Amino acid sequence: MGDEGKADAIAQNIERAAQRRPNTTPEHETITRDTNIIQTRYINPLHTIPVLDDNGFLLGDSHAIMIYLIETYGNDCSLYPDDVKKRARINQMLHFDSGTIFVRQLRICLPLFITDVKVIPEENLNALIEAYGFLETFLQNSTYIAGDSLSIADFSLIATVTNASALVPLDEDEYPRICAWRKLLEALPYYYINKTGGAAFKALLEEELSK
Ligand SMILES: N[C@@H](CCC(=O)N[C@@H](CS)C(=O)NCC(=O)O)C(=O)O
Repeated sequence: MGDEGKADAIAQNIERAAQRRPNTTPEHETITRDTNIIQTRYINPLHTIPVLDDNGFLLGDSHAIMIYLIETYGNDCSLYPDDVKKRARINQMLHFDSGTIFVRQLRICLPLFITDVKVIPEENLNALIEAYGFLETFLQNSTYIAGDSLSIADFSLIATVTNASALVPLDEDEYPRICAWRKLLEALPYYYINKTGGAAFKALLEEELSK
């Protein structure tokens, strides 16, 4: 299977993992964060999606899942190559997603979803804008986020950036590199997966903000 085929298979696997949501993290649990539901705690104590079930091997966290899928089924796939330095760069960006930009967008949207407070604190918006700045700088030296070819770091970050831009739109003049990178990803044949998720997130957000 070529890299594109592998990427497609991985994307489909991630989609399948996300579709498990009704069985693993029902919506009411997500909203109320009901920690008493034993089954969900067993599947993923954090109550978050996605969760991968690979023949009984349960794994949470999208970053860990993508690495697992490639290491199990990818065989030196260019999305996460064996080369140590290339991997290190991809890992750096996966951690940037998890530890910086995703957290900053979560800090804005979680209170909107789980509390009655519908006002977004200025400092939280500024923290996300600062993260956009970091991303723009990272993209100064490469076409994709972790080098000159597509990697799983692009998959992680495009999902976060799509949702974040529903909170703070991306201005093309201010963030030309992020917008050019986003266009590259939008052209991928399996981009519809992110598009669907992004649209669902935006609709949920608008619903919350209209309450
Ligand atoms: N670092 C985790 C974050 C997972 C996460 O926070 N997922 C959100 C949806 S994007 C979720 O399930 N939230 C439910 C909750 O926090 O209760 C990952 O990459 O999988």
